[in-house]
Amino acid sequence: MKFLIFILSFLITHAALASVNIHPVLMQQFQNESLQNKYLAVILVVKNKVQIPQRMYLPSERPFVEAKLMQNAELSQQKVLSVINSAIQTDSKVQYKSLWLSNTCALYASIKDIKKIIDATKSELAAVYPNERAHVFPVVISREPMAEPFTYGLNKLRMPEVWRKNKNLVGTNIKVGILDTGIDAEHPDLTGKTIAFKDFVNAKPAPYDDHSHGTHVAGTISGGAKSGTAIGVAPGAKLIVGKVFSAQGSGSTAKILEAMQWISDPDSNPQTNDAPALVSNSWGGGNPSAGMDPSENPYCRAVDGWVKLGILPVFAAGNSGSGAKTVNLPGGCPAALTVGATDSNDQIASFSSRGPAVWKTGSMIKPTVSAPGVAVLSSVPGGKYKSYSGTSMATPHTAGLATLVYQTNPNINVEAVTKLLTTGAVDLGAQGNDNDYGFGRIDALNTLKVIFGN
Ligand SMILES: [Ca+2]
Ligand SMILES: [Ca+2]
Repeated sequence: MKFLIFILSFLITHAALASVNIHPVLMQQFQNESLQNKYLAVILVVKNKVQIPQRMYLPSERPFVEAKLMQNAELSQQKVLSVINSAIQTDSKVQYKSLWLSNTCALYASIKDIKKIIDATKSELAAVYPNERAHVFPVVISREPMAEPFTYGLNKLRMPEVWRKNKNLVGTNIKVGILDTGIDAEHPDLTGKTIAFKDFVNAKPAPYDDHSHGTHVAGTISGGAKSGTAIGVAPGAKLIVGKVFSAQGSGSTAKILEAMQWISDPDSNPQTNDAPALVSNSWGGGNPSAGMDPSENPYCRAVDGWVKLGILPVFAAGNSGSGAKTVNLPGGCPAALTVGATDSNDQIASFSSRGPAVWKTGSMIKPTVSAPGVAVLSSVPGGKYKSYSGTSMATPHTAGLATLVYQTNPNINVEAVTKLLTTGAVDLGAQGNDNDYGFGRIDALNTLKVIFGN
């Protein structure tokens, strides 16, 4: 009898596998007879049913695109949600969260029920992913640098010259999203800048940061100079902060996808265009794989959704260098603007994750650009300052420069902003775009010369 059950469950798994791309980590658990009553969260990646034309949309087109993305999720998840709702009738412990940005559904159920649901909806599903943990990229604390008027990162970007030419180019009122460990919104260098906050970890209403990574990142984007040292590239920017990583710096795929969707429309009303111009992401988990199609990867789907909504996705490459193909996800997603870390001598940091990103659909150069990320001084909770190293620190420099670009033209598409950053970058390492530095280390003065022509 037991043998028969095994054969049956094996057949169900394999029938589903024939059309649905089930992640190998899940496949192992699905085939383990002793785990069938175990409860698990998985990410169902649903096949798209509404085609959204492939082109670069402007931020002003956001309400139209968001309505299309919602319509797509509603139509393509209809059958999946009805099957899940039937499963809830027989097991009240089953839970789900349907998401429109990535057209995915996070499902929590017993493995035997998950397999039944996959089997009953296999014509609707593209892939099934495990609900894994992703992390803010760890940082190394460095020695405190000497007090200078500008951090070395701001000097590398030539911010003093930028501000001598135009002191108002500080990202005034441009909304920047940050998904991280939270923010000390009352830090002297950040006070008054956080305009929206949502806590996906502890559901607290007011901004806080029980780690420090998020406050450090926020300082490099929009910190002022209250300590006597200017730390932020765009001190006039307004911040929309999602706390999705815990005090230990980790978060689940399901929660991250939910937070990526929230930050695309913080007031949950498609008619009000309240999204940030860009989102700074100093986190990741896992790597691209030659066996995976990025259009079926939950993170890459959310990144593609941002691009369609005209939101620039800025991602850290990861700290798993210096080997080739070490770029993390979502930084390894084709549409991400991915950032590697350089030091004060413009050398790529040994820890900085490298390209290429190798997918089933092809291989691409990563990172896109690099930026200062070794011994970067910025804000930490409690009104303090510390120097951290990581691609986590390079990413907010790049987000800060993109914020200045948006100030010069708030209604610009993602491709055009990226082009301005890569054109202005200082080519380093192997000639041209390469898998260590991308197009090179970003330079604000160069990028703004491309815009203003002087
Ligand atoms: Ca809205
Ligand atoms: Ca190069």
